[in-house]
Amino acid sequence: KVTDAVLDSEQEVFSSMNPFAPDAASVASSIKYHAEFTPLFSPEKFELPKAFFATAQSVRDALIMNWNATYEYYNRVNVKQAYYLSMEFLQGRALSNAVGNLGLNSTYGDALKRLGFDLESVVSQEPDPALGNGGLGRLASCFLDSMATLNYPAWGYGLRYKYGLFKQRITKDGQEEAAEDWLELSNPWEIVRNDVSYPIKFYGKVVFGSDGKKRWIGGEDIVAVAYDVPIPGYKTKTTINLRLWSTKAPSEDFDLSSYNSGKHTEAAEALFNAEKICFVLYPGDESNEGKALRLKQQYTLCSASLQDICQLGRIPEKVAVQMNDTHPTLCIPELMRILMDLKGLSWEDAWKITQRTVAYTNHTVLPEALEKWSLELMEKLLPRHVEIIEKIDEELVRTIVSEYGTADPDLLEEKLKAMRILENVELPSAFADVIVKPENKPVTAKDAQNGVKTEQEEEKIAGEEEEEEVIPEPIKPPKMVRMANLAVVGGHAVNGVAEIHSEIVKQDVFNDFVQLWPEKFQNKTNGVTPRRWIRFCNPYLSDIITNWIGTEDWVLNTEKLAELRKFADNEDLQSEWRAAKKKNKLKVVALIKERTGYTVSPDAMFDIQIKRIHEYKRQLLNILGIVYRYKKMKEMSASEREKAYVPRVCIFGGKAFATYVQAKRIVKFITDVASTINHDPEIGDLLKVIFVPDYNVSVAELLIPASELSQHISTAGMEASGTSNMKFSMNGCVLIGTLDGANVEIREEVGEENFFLFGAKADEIVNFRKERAEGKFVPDPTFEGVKKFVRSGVFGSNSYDELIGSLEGNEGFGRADYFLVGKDFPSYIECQEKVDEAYRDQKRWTRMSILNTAGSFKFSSDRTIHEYAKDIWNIKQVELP
Ligand code: NBG
Repeated sequence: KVTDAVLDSEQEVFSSMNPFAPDAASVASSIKYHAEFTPLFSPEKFELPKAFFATAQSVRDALIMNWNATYEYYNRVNVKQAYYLSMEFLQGRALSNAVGNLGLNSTYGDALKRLGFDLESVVSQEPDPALGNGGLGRLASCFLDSMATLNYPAWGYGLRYKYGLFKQRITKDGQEEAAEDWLELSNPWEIVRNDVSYPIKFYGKVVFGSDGKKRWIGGEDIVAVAYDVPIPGYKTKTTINLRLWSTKAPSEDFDLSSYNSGKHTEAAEALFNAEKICFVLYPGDESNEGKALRLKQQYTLCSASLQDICQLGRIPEKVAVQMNDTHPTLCIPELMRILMDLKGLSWEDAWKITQRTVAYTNHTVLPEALEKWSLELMEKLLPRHVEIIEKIDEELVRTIVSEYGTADPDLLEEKLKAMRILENVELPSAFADVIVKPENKPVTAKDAQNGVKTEQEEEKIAGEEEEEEVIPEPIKPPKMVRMANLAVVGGHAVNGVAEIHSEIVKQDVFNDFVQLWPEKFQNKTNGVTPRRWIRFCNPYLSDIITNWIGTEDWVLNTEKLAELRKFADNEDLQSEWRAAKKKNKLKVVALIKERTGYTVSPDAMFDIQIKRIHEYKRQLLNILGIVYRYKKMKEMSASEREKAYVPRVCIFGGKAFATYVQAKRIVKFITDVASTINHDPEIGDLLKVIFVPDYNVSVAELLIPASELSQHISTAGMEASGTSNMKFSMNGCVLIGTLDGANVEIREEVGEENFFLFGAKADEIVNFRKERAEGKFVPDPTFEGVKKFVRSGVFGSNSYDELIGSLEGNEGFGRADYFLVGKDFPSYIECQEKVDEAYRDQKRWTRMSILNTAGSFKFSSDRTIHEYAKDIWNIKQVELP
């Protein structure tokens, strides 16, 4: 057990290494000081919200000291640093994490007790920062924790969204979105740097300066201001920076005379235009205005960060820039612009430096998610960048032509089509006629003599013959800039995020580039921080692990978790293990009651699927499986039911993107099924369905430790990695899943007998889809029965035509079951039966659970970060003196 003695000795470690290693009394006085002198609340009262702010500010003092020491040292020894650019950081609450990383849990607990509060309630006052959406953002935050913990010189760069994504409410109509005003009471962690701001330009035009160099002038000017968030490492003084940009107009843009003449809105227009850039994450982009806004966001992130990086470090020797997905790809033309237009470098030198500096991580193979921007929009908004992109494209065309030659015009055309950065754009003039196909070849003089006509002549004659027919002007496809191609061309490394995904990236998505530059492509299997995702979110389990392994080192060296394997059948460990799970389940019982009003039994199996709602993640498969279970239950007598089924609480959580209609239908369907089943007196505790509203990091920190089965059931080949699968496995939860993303590696590590596998494999999908589209697929009767049951109106008057229709490819409902729910349904059901069987044997189940934790050690983000540092960034660990 982690006794007070252990905690005290932990604290001793910190007193020797931390300038801020206070006792409870001095912490209490620091909290009191902040409560009194940091003017956020009125002086009369000292209640929980104020206690949270004052506590956070007192912790922040320590972080600022460590932050200053960290960068002072990095600057002094002039180290190479990695800069991680991401549109999202899904940070989660900072207070519990910071206090935990500093090893000051018990000190803060005691201090707050003296002031009449308990740490847990104070911690729960903190709103989750709304700076991310899903796995990509949470990965970025896990990476920051690992970089700081491992003493890697690094920074994060992002945007400071005022309202984040949205707050999800669940009503009888399904999901509703509301603005998430997480900064309403201000953010105690951020430090605004009024002296760190950069001009950002949009629109305008490109001219030649008197020195003959290109200049981008005119247009709209805004300012990006730095807000720093200190990121503490675990058991180290190293505290790194997450710098978030906020946008504002230059102060002279406020038009005082218009304002005084009563035109208030016009007077403030420029201010609003600048500030709205950082209002929300992923603003709706169906309108042109929405698209322009998103592009402005991306450019703001790239331009402000690169201007800052150029101030901070020498490029490229001391700088590595990682682009988290394609959103920061404008880094490439922006760095080129800075190096050429502002620093006077030649194209060749600038290109070498840019390539050496940036690298790109791909996080998805969904074609609709590989970003493209309209060339027309980009030309308006970023005219100088478009010139640079055109030149990069031209150089690429040159490389492709020299690689493949002109002998086989079909091949050349195919390569250009797949690889060019510009899509639907004529070839650069220098290459205008490199593709000369036989049918386009001019007719030889001899042919002409023999009366052979050219194709055009033939067409003309045909046209004259059918004169009446009006041939419509062909609609020209829009000219686009393909950001992923730009990222691959401009970066020195491209990585996928799990082995199977990196293979798909190489074999499929970027195959043409792999043939040209095989050395660029890598795999970096994702990871998650064991601090937040076991040590702090699951103290019960952590204590048990520490006790049985005999040291707490596993938090830093997760390989030690493997030592649990030898105790997997030990009855004492097993019963402690189950008791910890039960305690965590009880917390979730309370959460469910509070958030949904439903009462669930802590003795039922907790079966959880939490992630963004997306068709490829197949929440629909899960809920239809539940419907099947319910249908079967209804066909049985009470005693048959009890015998046949293990009681389950099936929990869902996740947000559907506001404009993703089908995903929102899935949410509505889940909640409809829930309300029917949960109110069915015949079913009782045997089956409950819960949709936890407004899923976020804090909710995940409660649900994951409490889960027993978790679902990772995407159509194979579509989930790049998944990271919650890793967190569940670490917390002793058994997974049911397809051979997709990181599931493949998790199954290898924990052992196939400890993973419930079902479904089609990635390399079978194309064929199955083809079969499906050709109408050759014969659905299983169980699946047909379930659909019929849904349509019969059990879950309300809604017939769910669009949802169920999408599984059948009915007219108007899109591609016939593109995600192969029907195909995988029978094997999913069968697999779920095996789950029930295994769960009935609690010894067997607990063993599986222990072996999941024991086998999860590879999935620490510490491992991932070491790999990035060595293979991509070429940075070294630097311990502060
Ligand atoms: C997501 C993938 C996940 C993956 C995370 C982190 C995007 C674009 N991609 O499978 O869907 O785990 O990235 O790599 O959010």
